[in-house]
Amino acid sequence: MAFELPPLPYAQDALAPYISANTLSFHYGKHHQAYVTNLNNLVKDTPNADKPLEELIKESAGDAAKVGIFNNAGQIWNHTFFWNSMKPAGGGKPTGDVASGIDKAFGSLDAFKEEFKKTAVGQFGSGWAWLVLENGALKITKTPNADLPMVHGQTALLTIDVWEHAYYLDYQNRRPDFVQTFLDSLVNWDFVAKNLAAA
Ligand code: MN3
Repeated sequence: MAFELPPLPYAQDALAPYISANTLSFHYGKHHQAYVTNLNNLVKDTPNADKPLEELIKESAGDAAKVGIFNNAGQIWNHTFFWNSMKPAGGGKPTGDVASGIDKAFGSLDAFKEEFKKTAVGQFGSGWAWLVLENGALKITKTPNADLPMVHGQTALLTIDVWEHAYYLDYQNRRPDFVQTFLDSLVNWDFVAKNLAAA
């Protein structure tokens, strides 16, 4: 059984003007698809072809012989999680346990946004910024390349892709503007709440 590209949870033009249909057509249709194609080529006719994606990620983490599998499997998972971290007419304020968890960990939503932005902008080169749950508390982290919270004992709640391909067509080199727009107009707090409730 081959790995498959999960459907995008909205139309490719649904996040415009914040993320254009052009960006999504490349980012989802070409980059995300390429990770799926690459992983299928790497695991073809091996027992790894039949494993759940998360199992393959955890098994290959830190194994120098499986770095290609880890990178492509991780990027499949990360991108699916990123698409779900956004929604049309997103942003706004979280409620319930997410709101109280953010207040407890960061002081306020504004303070959270400031620290998340600083972390996302501060990731040198390609990678991801995350809101995670670790030991019962919310925390902001960043990871390089395909690295991800599940191999660090953390539960991912929200992510932003800060590889240049995520924003260059719409924002050129202005990563801070992309991150600010993500926080103000795209974040899917319902997805964060669902992840927190399931953790
Ligand atoms: Mn990407």
